Amino acid sequence: MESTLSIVKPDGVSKGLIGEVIKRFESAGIKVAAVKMLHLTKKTAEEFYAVHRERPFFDSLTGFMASGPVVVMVLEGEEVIRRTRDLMGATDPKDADEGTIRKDYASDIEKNIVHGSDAVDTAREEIRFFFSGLEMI
Ligand code: FUP
Repeated sequence: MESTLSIVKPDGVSKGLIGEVIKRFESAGIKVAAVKMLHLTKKTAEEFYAVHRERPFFDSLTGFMASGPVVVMVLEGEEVIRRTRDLMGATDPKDADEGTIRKDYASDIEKNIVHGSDAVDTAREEIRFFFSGLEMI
């Protein structure tokens, strides 16, 4: 059993896609182990995306992530990291496969609806960033 962190980003929340994103994960047999809504500060968004600090899109990305509420959740299942990312589609919706969340709903590479951890170690760090053990089933 594996865990991952997913975020419905501000564009996903403002487009009314919280339920749709969770439905896509649950329909694939993925379990929601924790979920909450937050409005990140710019500073918290910068901490979360610290790995991208030197990239040219960092300021815009973190500004966007702090522009409205997000829904953060812990997902569980076999190979849930890969399966979640398959359901999300490529980072840039132009490259995303048909039927993926980003292909169907994302407007561009920044406003791409949803986040999912990319590896076991980053998933562990990202889950700890948002949730205490007490908040997880
Ligand atoms: P992903 O793992 O698909 O979320 O993609 P990355 O970790 O490569 O990028 C993290 C976030 O940075 C993306 F969700 C969107 C943003 N980004 C940009 O805004 N511009 C880029 O050129 C690349 C990524």
